[in-house]
Amino acid sequence: MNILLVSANTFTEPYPVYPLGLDYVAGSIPGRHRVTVIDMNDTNGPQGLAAAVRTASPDLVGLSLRNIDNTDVTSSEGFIPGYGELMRAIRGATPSPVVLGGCAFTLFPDALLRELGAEYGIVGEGERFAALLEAIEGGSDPGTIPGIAIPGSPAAVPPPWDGPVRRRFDPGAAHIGYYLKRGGMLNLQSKRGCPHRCIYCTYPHIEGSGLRLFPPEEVAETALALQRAGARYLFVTDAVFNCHPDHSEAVAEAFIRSGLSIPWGAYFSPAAQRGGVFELMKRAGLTHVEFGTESLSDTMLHNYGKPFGVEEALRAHHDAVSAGLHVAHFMLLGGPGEDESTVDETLSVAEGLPRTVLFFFCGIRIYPNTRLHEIALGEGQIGRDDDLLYPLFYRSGRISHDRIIERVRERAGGRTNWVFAAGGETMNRALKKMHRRGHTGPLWEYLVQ
Ligand code: B12
Repeated sequence: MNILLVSANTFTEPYPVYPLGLDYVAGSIPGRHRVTVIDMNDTNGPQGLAAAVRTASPDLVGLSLRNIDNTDVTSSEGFIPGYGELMRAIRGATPSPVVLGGCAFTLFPDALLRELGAEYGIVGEGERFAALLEAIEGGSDPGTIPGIAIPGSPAAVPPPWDGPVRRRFDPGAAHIGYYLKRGGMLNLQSKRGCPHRCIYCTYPHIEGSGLRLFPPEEVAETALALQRAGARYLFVTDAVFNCHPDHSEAVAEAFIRSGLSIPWGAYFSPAAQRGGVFELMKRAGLTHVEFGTESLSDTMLHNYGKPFGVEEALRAHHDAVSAGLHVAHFMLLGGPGEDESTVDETLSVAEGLPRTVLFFFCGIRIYPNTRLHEIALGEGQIGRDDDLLYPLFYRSGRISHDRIIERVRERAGGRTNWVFAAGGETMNRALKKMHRRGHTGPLWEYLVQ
């Protein structure tokens, strides 16, 4: 079959993100099929897509949906209408069926099938694409395959994929140049799954809560292949890079042995670390530690179900800074139990953090299949029939979003290292300019104070 895979994402904040998921979908398709990838970041809008679809004349189109919105309570930006335009462009150019997939699709399969009017969807890992192809070719009912959703017959998230996982990275692919010219950042996965149970988080639903570890030597080989293709920085996309210390350290050691020489960054949990771990990571090329800290109030860390307290977070911060790494903390204010005193507690501790950047997200988006969803239902903030596809944010009964934002602004004073959400338009413009001038990486280290 002739298969066309399309990455729909064109959001460029905080920077353009290489469509990694499609490399895995492409890698799962047996070699007898022909696969073409189109990245909307590198295509001239719906018109360009229609032209590319006509040229490719596919038997089946896969549309990858990564984001639904920017999860920012102050400037909510939604991407569904744009995806609708892409669907119309595809429909105008081919009568072939369309399959939806991607982490955004896994969060809202029924709603997205309905809104976009596709024939199929794959909930969870796209490695099940080959099973769908087989069913279509053999004339059997795809709806019986775990994870395959069809309109009117939604699929639950299937058990984690236990077959082979192969990334097909083609250094000659046209869209790679787009990312190399804009910051030179590509991405890498070293495992799937998240064992944590943070009440607001979708990662265990999207990736499964059991860890599936990729062999460290293979991860290093892929990293080296990305470097050879021109990448100047890698982001490890794992939910929490250090949640399995033996594995993350083995990956770092494999990077060192492989001779990888480009810098990289990852999400870390500021839970208790083994001594010397950040030094090892630094030797392996780690430059940016993005801590998913969320709060610096023990009450709120407990309410969020975080697996660490403030003391551990401070120690992890100190260890990472002492190892000479750039350190940022991502904060999530406004969850259950948040009030003026927990906000102030967080901000007071934050004021004392040396050499860091803090990204404040004020207001938590409610996702289905999370504990927060249940809490919001229990508190009567939302109803069972509310459509969460269009974002609803949890409201603490004790403090409003506006007051949280006001409080953060007051306490921030003139600090440039306290950033709202991902930094907004101003920060994005500055970042784009620096990437055009040849700088690489997320570049938030320029804000460190
Ligand atoms: C790493 C990450 C980031 C990093 C990315 C760094 C980089 N260079 O890659 C950073 C920090 C930059 C980031 C930023 C943002 N992110 Co983010 N991010 C993630 C994360 C943790 C992993 C994504 C990933 O790469 N996974 C690995 C790949 C291999 O998996 P995958 O893409 O899901 O693909 C698999 C399947 O989905 C499927 N699949 C994929 N495509 C297709 C297509 C078809 C046809 C099929 C059948 C299957 C299929 O098969 C693949 C293999 O199994 C996810 C959460 C999660 N755990 O998934 C959030 C997530 C995608 N991010 C999210 C958001 C909101 C954002 C931001 C908008 C936040 C902000 N305001 O700044 C920005 C947008 C960035 C952009 N330009 O698009 C949301 C999206 C949901 C939503 N509300 O829209 C998620 C889901 C987290 C959440 N809140 O739930 N992010």
